Amino acid sequence: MAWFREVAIFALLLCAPTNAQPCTNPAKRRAWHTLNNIEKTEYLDAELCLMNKPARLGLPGAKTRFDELQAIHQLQAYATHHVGAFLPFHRLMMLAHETALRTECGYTGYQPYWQEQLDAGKFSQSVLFDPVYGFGGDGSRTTGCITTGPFANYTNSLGPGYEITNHCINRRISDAMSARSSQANVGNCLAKPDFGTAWPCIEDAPHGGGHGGVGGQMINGVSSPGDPIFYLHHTWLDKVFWDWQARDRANRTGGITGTNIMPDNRRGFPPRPASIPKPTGADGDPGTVTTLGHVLNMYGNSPNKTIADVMDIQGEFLCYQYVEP
Ligand SMILES: *[C@@H]1O[C@H](CO)[C@@H](O)[C@H](O)[C@H]1NC(C)=O
Ligand SMILES: *[C@@H]1O[C@H](CO)[C@@H](O)[C@H](O)[C@H]1NC(C)=O
Ligand SMILES: *[C@@H]1O[C@H](CO)[C@@H](O)[C@H](O)[C@H]1NC(C)=O
Ligand SMILES: [Cu+2]
Repeated sequence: MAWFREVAIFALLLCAPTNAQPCTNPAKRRAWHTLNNIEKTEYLDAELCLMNKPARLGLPGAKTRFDELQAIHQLQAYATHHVGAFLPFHRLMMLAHETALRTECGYTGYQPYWQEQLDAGKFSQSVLFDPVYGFGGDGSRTTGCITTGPFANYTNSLGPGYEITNHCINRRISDAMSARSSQANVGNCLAKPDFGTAWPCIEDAPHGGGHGGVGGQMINGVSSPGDPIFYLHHTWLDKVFWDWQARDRANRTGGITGTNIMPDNRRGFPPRPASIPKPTGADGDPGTVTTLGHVLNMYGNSPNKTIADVMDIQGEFLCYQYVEP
């Protein structure tokens, strides 16, 4: 039965776990500014689809799949902002959103990003806010609600902050605050020598530029994913993070640092109600410093991952690239 043994060995070789899956054909994430109107419409339609899919995770207050991704952000705001996990967590959250659009809503593209430098200081004129091929315009000066665009009638079930209330998507565009998304500020962060200085730099000016420049729901550190433009903003920040990492890839995908818990009462973060447990920061870290073993909690939407899993965007788990605009 020699043939049998040979077949068995061959089968064994085929089935042997190959944990080193090389990323040979990375997905291309493109700038919104470079999408054509058909591509923009496909993305906006897929987002509307997610907003119409019923929730399935049982997270408090979330009515739709779109809300559930917002809930994942709301429930652990204190464990994912002003901490070492800030950039890795939002990287995984962008993937969760992209995956939901593709697998649940038939979207065939990849998560686009908002190249904010192009609009810094003049968000009010950005094509992102186009009423037909964009996210709709500014909030009404009386109600704050957006009144144009595909999301004008969406009812957020979560927010503001930790609240669970029905309300519109609101915005208050500030060109002055949007100036913080400038190329000068991005370049300043890209020049930082290590993660311990690059991450707070990215979280401060470029991150604050997008949130403050759009305003309304977006300026709320807890419930900001209620405005779908959040995903374009954070995918851009992920690009900035990667652009920094790629300057010294081996070193900058191989280590992390930071604190585990955001201090109470940070600007932009409403007080955490008693019903939301204060994160212990014990999500895989042995002490009070963020490590590569830190667990990123996806609340059952998709498997939890560690920070190590998401440090390289062309690694064994992630496989995408950013196309320059
Ligand atoms: C929003 O609702 C109004 C009033 O029902 C309707 O006229 C409008 O077309 C709706 N807009 C969208 C984008 O669905
Ligand atoms: C990255 O470089 C710094 C500075 O040389 C060094 O302290 C650190 O250990 C390096 N980290 C990794 C993962 O190589
Ligand atoms: C995901 O991580 C959280 C926080 O560490 C943990 O409580 C939860 O049980 C994990 N979920 C799964 C499915 O492993
Ligand atoms: Cu966030």
